[in-house]
Amino acid sequence: MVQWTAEEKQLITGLWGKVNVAECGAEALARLLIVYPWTQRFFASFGNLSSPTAIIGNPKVQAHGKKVLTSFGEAVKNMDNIKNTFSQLSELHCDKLHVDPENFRLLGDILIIVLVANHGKEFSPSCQAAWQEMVCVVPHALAHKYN
Ligand code: HEG
Repeated sequence: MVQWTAEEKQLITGLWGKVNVAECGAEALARLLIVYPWTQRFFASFGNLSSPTAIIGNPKVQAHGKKVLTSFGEAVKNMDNIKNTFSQLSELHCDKLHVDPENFRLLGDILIIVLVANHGKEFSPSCQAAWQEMVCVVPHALAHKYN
């Protein structure tokens, strides 16, 4: 378990307060599906994913991206208890959705890129360092129930 310093907590929650969750969530999921096209197989029910333009404009991708990043926000609100916070979601992704946990890490890397793109000025190197840890801890918690 990570012991966050007061400064790291401040850096993470400070940036999070400025993030537009709907926009950044939609962008992060769209980028995941475009950059790592094999991730599209989990979203066969989402309709047209045939091109980057289709993916970016797909309302189901947008809505699900918002849902995922909103859920990510639960980690920000529960930084000292991330594993428990995600235990049910870990079971869901493992038992029902069969998502390979490697994909959580890929989404974390993409999220960093989206944060740089949208919040470059506020996303100082120390802020990135804290977030980089966050996008490691969340996938770890989501993968916890896998066996
Ligand atoms: Mg997952 C559903 C969170 C990564 C594939 N994901 C969900 C739901 C949440 C969530 C909150 C809705 C659960 C419910 O309906 O009860 N997902 C979540 C987080 C992260 C993540 C926090 C990573 C940080 N998900 C992720 C990745 C994939 C994936 C990387 C696949 C590449 N999620 C997935 C699928 C569903 C969810 C296929 C069901 C979508 C649906 O059919 O509605």
